[in-house]
Amino acid sequence: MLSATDAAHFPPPSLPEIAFLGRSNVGKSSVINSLLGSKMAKTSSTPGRTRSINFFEVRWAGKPHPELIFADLPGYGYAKISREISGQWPSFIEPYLNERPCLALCLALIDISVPPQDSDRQLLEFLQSSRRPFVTVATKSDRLSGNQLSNALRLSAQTLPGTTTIPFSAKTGAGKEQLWQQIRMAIGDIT
Ligand SMILES: Nc1nc2c(ncn2[C@@H]2O[C@H](COP(=O)(O)OP(=O)(O)OP(=O)(O)O)[C@@H](O)[C@H]2O)c(=O)[nH]1
Ligand SMILES: [Mg+2]
Repeated sequence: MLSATDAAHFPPPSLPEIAFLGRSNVGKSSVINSLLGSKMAKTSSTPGRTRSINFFEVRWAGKPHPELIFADLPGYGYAKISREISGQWPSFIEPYLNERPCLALCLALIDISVPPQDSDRQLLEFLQSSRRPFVTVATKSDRLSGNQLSNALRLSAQTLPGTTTIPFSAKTGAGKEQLWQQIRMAIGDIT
């Protein structure tokens, strides 16, 4: 794992990269751990735990070299993203999203167990305007019943139209295969 707070310390852009974005506490580190089946990314009930970009090399089982990189980005807090982007949201994130050449896919995490947040919509608008391919991951789906989840997903689709949304639970593993499929598609590995 490599931790960096400025572009000079990012790993060389030689592998395709998947960025995990979302508010503090939305479950970014938990999704990474769930996908990797390990506890590599630090999770915490205290929002704001991840303060730098943490890069994780991902190897397929039985293969000697890493094939892609997961980038765990700092959460942007509960305040409005517009303020966060210009203020507290670390200044290296926007350049990272705009300039990182190997960024294959952005995963925009939203907590589906709470009502849609302005800051989530602003993140998605930011990603749309940055023209980066992205997929929305609706985290903590285990906190809702089947009916509640369908309603919440419908509501989120209205608020954030035109985006692919994958319901996900780091607790139960729901959505894991679907998310891996999106990641493999994004890096051109659809075997
Ligand atoms: N029930 C449930 N809880 C979850 C899930 N994913 C994360 N959590 C909990 O949500 C809290 C925050 O999770 P993290 O993965 O640390 O969130 P983060 O987005 O990395 O947070 P920061 O690093 O602070 O930005 C922890 O208490 C997790 O246990 C989930 O799928 N279901
Ligand atoms: Mg984290």
